Amino acid sequence: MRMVFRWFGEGNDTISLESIKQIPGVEGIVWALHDVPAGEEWPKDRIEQVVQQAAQHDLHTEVVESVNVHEDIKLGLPTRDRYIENYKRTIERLAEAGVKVICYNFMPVFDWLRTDLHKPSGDGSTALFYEKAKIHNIDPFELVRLINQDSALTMPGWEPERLQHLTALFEAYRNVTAEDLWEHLGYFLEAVIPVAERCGITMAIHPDDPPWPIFGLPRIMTGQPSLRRLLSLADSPANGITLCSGSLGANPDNDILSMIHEFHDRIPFAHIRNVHVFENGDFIETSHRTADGTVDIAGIVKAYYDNGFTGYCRPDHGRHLWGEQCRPGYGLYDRALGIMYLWGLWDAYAKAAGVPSRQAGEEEVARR
Ligand code: DNO
Ligand code: MN
Repeated sequence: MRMVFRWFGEGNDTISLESIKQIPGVEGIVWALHDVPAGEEWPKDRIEQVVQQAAQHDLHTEVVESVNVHEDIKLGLPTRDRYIENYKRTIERLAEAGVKVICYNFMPVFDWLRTDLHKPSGDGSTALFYEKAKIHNIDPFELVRLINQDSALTMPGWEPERLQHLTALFEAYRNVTAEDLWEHLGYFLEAVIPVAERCGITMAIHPDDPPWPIFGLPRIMTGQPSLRRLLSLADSPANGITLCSGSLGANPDNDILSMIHEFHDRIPFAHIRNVHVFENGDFIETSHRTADGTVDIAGIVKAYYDNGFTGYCRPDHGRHLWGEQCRPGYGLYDRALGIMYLWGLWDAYAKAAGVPSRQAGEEEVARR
């Protein structure tokens, strides 16, 4: 397991590379050029800049999250080919810079969605929260009207430039079914997977978060059958999965351990985090500790351990602790605690298997 930590870039993250370097066992950053709009090529000099910044702190840049997919590709519009060409160029450039894994998602319009960014957890900390009824009862066009009326009413994870085009986007998706979306994903993969394969990059799709349709928009990457279908769309090692335990875990029917056993050699990147799902379908993000949520984190780490997982892993989101002012879900403290919990489990499983901890650590260092 190769531990990495998401960093949003100089001037765009409250956390410094110096701080990241001090978290035990973190070998690299998970990064992106967040200001480059979806569909544009990533400039070579900007890529090199991040690689150099990280290298100065002895951190690698082998995992990118995300190279976002332009809506025209998801919609299957004729203009998609231009954006797909740009995507291919970006893959090639990232490969030249030493990148090994590109995480992406295929969610229409919105990325992850929550209804409260700072929900009190009961112990003085706050966390990301999703109230099912609030999303399910709202008409998307009504939502756009409300947002336009009151600019303070925005939802987490919504990019401002997308919000401006929200009405048009909802219109564009009106007749796009889940099957259409599968077809558009297939078209995209057919074009980019050979390029990725040739340059030694693995594309790793992130599941939908939450893993069900919202606002009448289809969502297709929701569980084990859909991940199986994704792998069948392009039968290549370059077509992989970012297995996110928190996203998939929001649906208690998802058996994440079974997914790890089935797909482990197609998971180049693991997101490991916990959520607590309530009876009514609401969920709150919790500490990584198994007892604190409804996702079996100890079982997940064991499943990775037992399958000899050598991919990258990140703690994904964390709560907001000790008064930290940070990007919602992306503070330093809880993610660092999460990493230590994940390492604790990993080392304990290694110990139980008779691998001396020192040797486990040395193998880790040797891989860097
Ligand atoms: C949620 C997060 C997501 C993720 C993107 C990947 O679990 O990991 O924000 O970064 O959806 O494209
Ligand atoms: Mn995730």
